[in-house]
Amino acid sequence: MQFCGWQRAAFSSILALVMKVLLVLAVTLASVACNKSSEAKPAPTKPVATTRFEIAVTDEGFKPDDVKVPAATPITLVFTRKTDQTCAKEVVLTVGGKKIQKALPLGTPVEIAATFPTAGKLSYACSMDMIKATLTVQ
Ligand SMILES: [Cu+2]
Repeated sequence: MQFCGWQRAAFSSILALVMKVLLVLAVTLASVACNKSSEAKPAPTKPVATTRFEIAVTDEGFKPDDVKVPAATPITLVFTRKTDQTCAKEVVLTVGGKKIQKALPLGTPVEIAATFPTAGKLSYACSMDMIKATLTVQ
């Protein structure tokens, strides 16, 4: 079938109109769908807050020098070095057979996330193993 000039022009302008309507419809539907799904979505979940145990490094060593922590529970140890009169500028502890060594910049809280699998006493120290303290896992 052969179109003459005006038929072709009319056909293509109708086609363009139909495409525009479809596009508008699609965009409208899409935005409605998006609004619906964002309403239905639950609020973004925050990372699980773990119990924090604050340990200071003073010129007397780790304070408190024994901290009771729960077994098999994710916790966060927060070390804050409060003095330069100490050699404990790093802390070394072993959690589940894995050695963790962290630098302790003066006045900066350093977080160590840990889960202690079994109950018991666990000692940790500065990197020279001179200043020692314990965790009681229970
Ligand atoms: Cu030391």
